[in-house]
Amino acid sequence: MNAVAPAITGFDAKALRGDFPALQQEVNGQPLIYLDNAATTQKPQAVIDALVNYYARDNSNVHRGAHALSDRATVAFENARNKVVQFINAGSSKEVLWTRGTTESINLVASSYARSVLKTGDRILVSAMEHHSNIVPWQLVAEACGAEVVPIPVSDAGELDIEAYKSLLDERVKLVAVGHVSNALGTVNPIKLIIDLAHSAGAKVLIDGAQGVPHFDVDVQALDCDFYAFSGHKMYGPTGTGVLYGKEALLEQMPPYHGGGEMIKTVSFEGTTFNDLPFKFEAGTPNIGGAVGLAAAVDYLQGLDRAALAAHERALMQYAHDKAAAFEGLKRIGCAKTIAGAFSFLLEGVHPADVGMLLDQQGIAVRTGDHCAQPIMKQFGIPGTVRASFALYNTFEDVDALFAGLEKAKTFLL
Ligand code: 7TS
Repeated sequence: MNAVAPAITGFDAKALRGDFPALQQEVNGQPLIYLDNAATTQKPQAVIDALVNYYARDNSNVHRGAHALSDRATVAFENARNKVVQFINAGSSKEVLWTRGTTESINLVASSYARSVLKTGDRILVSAMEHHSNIVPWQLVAEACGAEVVPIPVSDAGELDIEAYKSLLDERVKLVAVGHVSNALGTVNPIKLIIDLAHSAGAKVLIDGAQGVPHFDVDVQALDCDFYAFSGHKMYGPTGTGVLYGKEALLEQMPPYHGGGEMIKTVSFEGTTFNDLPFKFEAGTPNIGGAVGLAAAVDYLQGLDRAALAAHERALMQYAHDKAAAFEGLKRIGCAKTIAGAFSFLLEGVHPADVGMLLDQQGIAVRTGDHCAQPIMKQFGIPGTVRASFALYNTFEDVDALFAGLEKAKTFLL
């Protein structure tokens, strides 16, 4: 039976494509079908304009100049922070730190929080499906502290094993670090349950929200997570921007991460005192233009009906899965009950890189490889997958094009 695209989703993805200049091009003589959104999304004109306007009019350094441009840059930078505070419902601007992205946000928590609390024999739990950036920073700090990074098992369907997680949660566990959504499998983890269970065992929790924020409304206070990390560039904002949310009481207690200008109150050779939150963690000149661009991305997202957007993305995913079920030789990798963003698969007998190349020749951009998630690939006994990942501007026609492209690829490869 052929999969049929739902006629109406209440969300006009086709119209929104017009907001994204990069989508209006041909690649290899074909209209670009961009399905690599988990790696990075395209940027709407509103974000590009915000960057151009900032650099054309307001560019200056923040928090230090006694002149008009510096005042404007400072106001724009701090307004951008406040926009993020409201976007994730943080308690105040003290709890929102600018970083270069999820990777840096996690490294900050590992180097500052974990390094200062972990003792020999302590444990950090991470799920077996994590991105390397939610594994390696913990390994580095664990090695330095004599602590241990322990994986939470993941089932063959790609779901976190909650019973195994419960049994791992003993007094040795000081920190749990889990992705909101897996970039390799698309699994949406039950993070509220994970957080509550960790707290009842006395552990703190970091959520890697790199693939969560682009798809879901996130309320850090309702979640009660201790830390939430995400990247601007995966949610229609500029590269080199990111956020670490942390509970104020924890951030207060944590030592600085980087030393330099801006993060100090006074410096002397007798002893240096540190700035208040959030500046204690923001040494050096920040990515001011990037923060302004990220605020424009938040505005853009908040200008949409996010419930309708989520329903649209769910319908796209369902449509892709229905088509996949009818496609001979296609094996889905990751079959969790709740999936968002990433649709990972293999074509029987074909290396994923070859599929990616043949799709690219047809103007279809996907990602192939291990998706920086080697442990889960090893568990599944595969070198990697082909991954199509969806964003707000993707349409049912894009999914049709993907499957038509795969049919063509098959004729070349098999
Ligand atoms: N965590 C997850 C779940 C991710 O998907 C990524 C990037 C990161 C952390 C790191 O984010 P960064 O912005 O600091 O690089 N994921 C991918 C991907 O799936 N393809 O390219 C990058």
